[in-house]
Amino acid sequence: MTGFRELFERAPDGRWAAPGRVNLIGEHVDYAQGLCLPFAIAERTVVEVAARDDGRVRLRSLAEDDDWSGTLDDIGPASPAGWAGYAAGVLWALRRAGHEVGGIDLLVTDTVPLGAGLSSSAALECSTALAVDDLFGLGLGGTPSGRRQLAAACISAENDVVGAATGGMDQATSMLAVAGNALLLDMRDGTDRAVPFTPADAGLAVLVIDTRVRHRLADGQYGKRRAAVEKAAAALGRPSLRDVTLAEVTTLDPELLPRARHIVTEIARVRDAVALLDAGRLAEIGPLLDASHASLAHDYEVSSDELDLACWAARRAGALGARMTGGGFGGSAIALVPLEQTDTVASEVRTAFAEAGYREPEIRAAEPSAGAQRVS
Ligand code: GAF
Repeated sequence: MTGFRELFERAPDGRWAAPGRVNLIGEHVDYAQGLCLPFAIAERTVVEVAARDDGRVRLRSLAEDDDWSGTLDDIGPASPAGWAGYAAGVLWALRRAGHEVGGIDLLVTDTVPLGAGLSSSAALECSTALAVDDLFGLGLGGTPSGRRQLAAACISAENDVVGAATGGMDQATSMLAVAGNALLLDMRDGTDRAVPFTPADAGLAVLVIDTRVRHRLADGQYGKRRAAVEKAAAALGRPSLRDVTLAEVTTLDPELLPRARHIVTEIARVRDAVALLDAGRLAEIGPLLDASHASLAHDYEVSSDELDLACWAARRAGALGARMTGGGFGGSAIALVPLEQTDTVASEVRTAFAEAGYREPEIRAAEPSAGAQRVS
């Protein structure tokens, strides 16, 4: 296999890894200043990186055909296009935030499954950001507040360079996650709290069902939802939908009402889920997961036939609750399943997909894992 030395004719200075994520609950509320409860998964994106002192940037990936070379000054909104924008964008965002960073040679050697709704883009951004932090001595990776700054640069890379108006949950998770915990993210004040989440201790597993229908965030639907939410807040004279009540939601126009209702009810479900987890009642969150999925499917309209079938089949086979996770329109669902039923649930979901004529889904258990780190 082609390695860093063959591609760049030098050795890397190190390797850095950042995880993908599963969102347990709190979907499509990060850009509404809401509450989210994601956790990092074991699947990680790994980058090998060497610093350069001439301002050049060379980006390669073993998972992509195209590569990119340029200078730091070539990076900006929409440049470079494609996967390289996520990595290069981090350099641009850190420079814009006033940090002195140089050029890099970077090779992506491993990646979170691409397009599966498990946040491969944030994993690439965060592994790159941590590498750049280390190599240019920014001193941010060692503290939670520094990591929040790195996450902010990753969000800016995605919003301003790639041009995807995503909300920031994924980058915060990949940078700040703690193994054995979910992360309660308050997207209004930027704070976070680790919430113990060890399903195996409760005799449970979280299965991730990747429908293998590839989603794209930049295709317009995500932006439309975000615009509707902002319009609803403006119509109510509020900075966001964070503290809006259901009674206020009912005064909105019919096209905005269901969108806003999803945001308001989903934030309430996050609070309820956190209360259950804090009380050691993990096995009782199933109905909240089901209600979240129903809201995303009917009020927010970001599910798909494959995601609906995955959740339905998992519940029928014994899951305590199931929901789509991530942006939707394809990607993955999660199911909370008693450990002794994981094989049955997985095989019944596969059968249901085969009967519907869908591609065979990829099904794996998710382990609440640590955030980005240097690996060598
Ligand atoms: C995608 C986005 F990147 C996140 O910011 C978030 O909005 C999520 O969809 C939906 O909760 O992963």
